[in-house]
Amino acid sequence: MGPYPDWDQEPLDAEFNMHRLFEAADQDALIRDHAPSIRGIATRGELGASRDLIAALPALEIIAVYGVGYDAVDIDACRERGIRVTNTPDVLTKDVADFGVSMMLALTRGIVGGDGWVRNGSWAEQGLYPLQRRAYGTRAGILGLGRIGLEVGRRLAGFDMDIAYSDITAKDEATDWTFVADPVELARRSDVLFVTLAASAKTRDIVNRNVIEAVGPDGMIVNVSRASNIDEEALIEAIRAGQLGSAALDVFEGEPNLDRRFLDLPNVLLQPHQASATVETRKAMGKLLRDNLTAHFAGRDLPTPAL
Ligand code: 8YV
Repeated sequence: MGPYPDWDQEPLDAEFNMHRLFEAADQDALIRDHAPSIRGIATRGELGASRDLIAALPALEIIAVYGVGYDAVDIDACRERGIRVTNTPDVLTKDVADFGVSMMLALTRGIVGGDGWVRNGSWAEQGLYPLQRRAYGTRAGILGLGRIGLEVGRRLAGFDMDIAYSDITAKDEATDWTFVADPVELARRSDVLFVTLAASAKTRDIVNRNVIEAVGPDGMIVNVSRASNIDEEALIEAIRAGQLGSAALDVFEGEPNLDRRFLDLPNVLLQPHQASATVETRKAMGKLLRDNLTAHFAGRDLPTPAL
């Protein structure tokens, strides 16, 4: 469905008869011509597989996702046909957590703006860079305490932050942190709200206008999950109106063609969906994707089934 690094594409080509949809001039023709023989889809988190694509492939048995989030795969369509779905959990958790915390630090301390201040000569011409805010010791809220949320919290504990979280239930692993069931309540007590929950139809816009306004004019939202978890329109409006202080975002509706209004907002840190994008993690994700496909076609148990 999309490109992989050579270190994944080469072993995939060696083991399977791969058709590259993303390189086809006429994608519909490629699907039509090969539909009867296509037994697997290798996709990426943001690309998934639609109901239409699944319906066009009568021999489809498995969809392997290069990513932990499989919200872009039509799970109902897979269930109806007994199609297996795999993802790549665990191997990316710590890199994603590092990235979320890095975004928080970068935005709080003005690191990107400071770099520009040095490069464009402002330091010498205008003097010192404006004072920024402190990160350590502030209050963090983690919305979704799964694998990634837990690692974010562990890192924030190192910055002496007061940590609270929301999830369906309180978690045993988080006894030192405060459980707050209601996302609005969590937002109200947070200087920084981390959005780390797995996206699904049920979580769409869970960070709604009320949550955003509860984070408030001095608060920050950090999103390393999926854009669908936040009401993006409300987010842009709140930042423009000064009702939300700032936001650090790695994911966008319609990415990579994000809403251009983001580009004019100085208090937003924009990243190109790269929280898991380290060589080490991407190699591990690629291996896990291949291991799942190999196991399936060898009739073995799937290493990391999502469905
Ligand atoms: C990847 C992701 O960037 O794991 C996920 O859910 O979104 C990211 O790790 C993506 O899946 C790569 O295509």
